[in-house]
Amino acid sequence: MKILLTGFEPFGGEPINPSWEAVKALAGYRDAVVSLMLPCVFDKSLEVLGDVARALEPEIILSVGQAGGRSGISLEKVAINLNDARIPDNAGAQPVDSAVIEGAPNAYFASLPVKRLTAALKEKQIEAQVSFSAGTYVCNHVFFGACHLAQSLLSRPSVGFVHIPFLPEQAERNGHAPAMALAEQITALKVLIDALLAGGDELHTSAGTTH
Ligand code: PCA
Repeated sequence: MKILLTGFEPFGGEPINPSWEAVKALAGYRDAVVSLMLPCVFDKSLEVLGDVARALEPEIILSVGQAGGRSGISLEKVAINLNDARIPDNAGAQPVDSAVIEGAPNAYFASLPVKRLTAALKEKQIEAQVSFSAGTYVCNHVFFGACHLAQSLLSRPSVGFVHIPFLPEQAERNGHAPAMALAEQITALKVLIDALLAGGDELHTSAGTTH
């Protein structure tokens, strides 16, 4: 089993992005995880993801991003075909009301079992919820692009996206937003990987496109 696990470089003036810190720590986990850092840049992030995914042909693509202000782990259910950036990306682009991929469906659902994964986290006393919006910035862009890309890969990977909160030091700088320690974020990703490896049979049962 090959799992492509992605995190993002820092953005928005932050010196650190917990998604990459946690994803980096899982490299080689259970002999399955390949960790990849994506640029926080529209289009370029999908080029990097596409190149690595085509070379690796993973069974699972799980992307992780920072959601400052949210508490707990969010298992994203819906990716939408819309870029609408509140702040410029790391290359200075700020697309508004544009498609992630022209001609693609309006939305995809995660093909990973988000409810089962949320339950697995809660069982370990980690705060978690299903989320129905990954936003309209680079995280949703990557989630949507990964769902679309999955259809052209031979391995037909299941795709999911997880948003994680600020680290405590970031939260302090950002108006005392909710935070989660890096050790707990790493544990959360391990719980998700363990749950996915334990339930390989049902990976493809909840796939779907919305129109
Ligand atoms: N979070 C941003 C993009 C990169 C990241 O870690 C987002 O939620 O769109």
